[in-house]
Amino acid sequence: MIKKILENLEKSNCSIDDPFMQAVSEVLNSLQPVIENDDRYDTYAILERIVTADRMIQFKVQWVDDHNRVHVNNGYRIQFNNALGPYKGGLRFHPSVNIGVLKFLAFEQIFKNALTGLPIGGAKGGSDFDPKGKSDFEIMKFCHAFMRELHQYIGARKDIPAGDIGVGTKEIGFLYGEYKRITRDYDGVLSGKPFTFGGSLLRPEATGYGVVYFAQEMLKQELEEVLEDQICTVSGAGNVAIHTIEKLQSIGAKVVTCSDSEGTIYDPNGIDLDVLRSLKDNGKRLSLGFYATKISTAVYIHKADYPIGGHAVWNYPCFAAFPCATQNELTEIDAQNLINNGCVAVIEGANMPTQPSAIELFLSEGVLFAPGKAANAGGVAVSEFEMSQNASMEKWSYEKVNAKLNEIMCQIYKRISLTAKEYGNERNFVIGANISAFKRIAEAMILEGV
Ligand code: NDP
Ligand code: 2IT
Repeated sequence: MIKKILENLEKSNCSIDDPFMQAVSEVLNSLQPVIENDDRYDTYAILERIVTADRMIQFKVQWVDDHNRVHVNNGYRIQFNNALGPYKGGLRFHPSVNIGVLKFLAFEQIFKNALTGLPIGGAKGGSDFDPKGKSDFEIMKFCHAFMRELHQYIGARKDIPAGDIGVGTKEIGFLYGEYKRITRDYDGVLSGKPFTFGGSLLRPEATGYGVVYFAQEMLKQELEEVLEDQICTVSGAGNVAIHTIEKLQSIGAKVVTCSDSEGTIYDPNGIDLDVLRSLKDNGKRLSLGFYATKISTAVYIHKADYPIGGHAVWNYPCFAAFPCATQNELTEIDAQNLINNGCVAVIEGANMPTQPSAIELFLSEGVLFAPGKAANAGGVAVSEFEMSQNASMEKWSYEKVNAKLNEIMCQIYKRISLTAKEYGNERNFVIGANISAFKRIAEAMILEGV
C-alpha cells in the first residue's frame, strides 16, 4: 500500500528528488508495522489523505523598493492538516522557496506539532523574496504587501503563521502591524511577535534552547552522558544556530563551528557569540568571513575551497553535532567524517537537514540521531504558549515558559523513545517520532470522519 501511494504521488506532481517526496517517503516507510495492525487506516484512507494538503494558496506580492522600482514575488500558504488544531507553522522568505519546499515543510510540521502534544495542526508559507541586501524599509514594504493578501486566509483560531528562514521578530512585527491595520483585530494571529505587543518571552530562543534540552535528555537516558565540557559542532548562523550555541555554552559545552550559505568558521577556542551576533543577529546578514578578521584563532573556509559533496562544518572532531541551517545540508560524506571524528550524537535543529543516506549511516553505526520534527519542536511549542497567553490576555514569566519548554522537550524524547521500543526499533528515533505522531493525527482524522 505504501509503495502504491508513493508511486501515485510521483505520477501526480512530484519528482523523486523533490524534498516533499523525501519527507513523505521517510514517514510512510516508518509506518509499515502500524498500518498492518489496524484496518481502520485503510478503511478511512488515512495514508492517502495525510499526504494530501487541505489547500495550497498562491498569491502575487507586488511592492516598490527604495529606488521606486516595482517588484513582483510569489507568496504561498499551504494549510496541510488541521485534525489536531488550527493550522500552525512558519513563513520562509528565501529565493529558493517554491511549492515543493513549502509542501515538505508543511507536511513535516503536522508531525512535529503532533509530537508536542499541543492542539495545533500543520501549515507553512512564505515567499521567494530575498531579504538579503534589502533595507529595513524595503523589508517592511514587502511584509505589508505580503500581508495584504495573506490576511484573508489566516485567523487566531484558523491558521497562525510564525517565523522561519528569513523571517524573525522584525518581519513578524511588520506583518502583524499590517494585519491589525487591515482587520482592526488584536487577536495575536501571528506568533513570534515582539514582546511589547503580544509576543512571548523566550520565543526567539525557544527552538535552539529546546534542541539542547532534547539533547541533554537523550544523552542522559541513552548514554548517561552530559554535554558539559564536550566539544560540539553547529551549522548555520541564524536564529536556531545562535540560540543553540548560546544554550550549549551556558551549560559548559564548547562549540567550535558555525556556518552560513557561503562558508564555515572553525574556532578552536569556542565561538565568540558577541562577534557572531554583531554579524548575524536580528536579520543582519554580514559574511562570516569577518569573524576570522576579528578573532585571530579562527579559520574561515569558503565553500568553494572545500571538496564537492561535503561541508567543512562537519569535518572537525566533536562529541555531538547540531545541524541548524537548512534542509539536506548534511550529506553521507559529512556523516562519515563525523563518525570518523568520534561524533556520538546528531541532533537536528533545522528541518530535514540530514540526507536519507546519511541518516542510514548514523543509525547503522549506532550514532544517536534526533530528527528535527522532534528535536526542534520547542519553537512551535512556545508559539503555542504565545497563542495561549494572547487568548487569555496574560503574560507568563520567563521561568514559567522555560520550565514548560523543558518539560515538553523531555516528554517528546520519552514519547518517541518508548514508541521506538514498542515497535521493536529501540533507539531509532526516526521511527519513534513518525509512528507516535502518525497515530495521534490518524486517530483524530478517524474520529472527525471524512
Ligand atoms: P535564519 O534565517 O535565522 O538562519 C538561517 C541560517 O541558515 C543562516 O545562517 C543561513 O545562511 C543558513 N542558510 C539558509 N539557506 C541556506 C542554504 N541554502 N545553504 C546553506 N546555508 C543556508 O533561519 P532559522 O535559524 O530560523 O532557521 C534555520 C533552520 O531551522 C531552518 O531549517 C528552519 O526551517 C528551522 N527551524 C526554525 C525554527 C524557528 O523557530 N525559527 C523552528 C524550527 C525549525 P545565510 O545567512 O548565508 O543565508
Ligand atoms: O519549523 C518550525 O517549526 C518553525 N519555523 C516554527 C513554527 C511556529 O509556528 O512557531
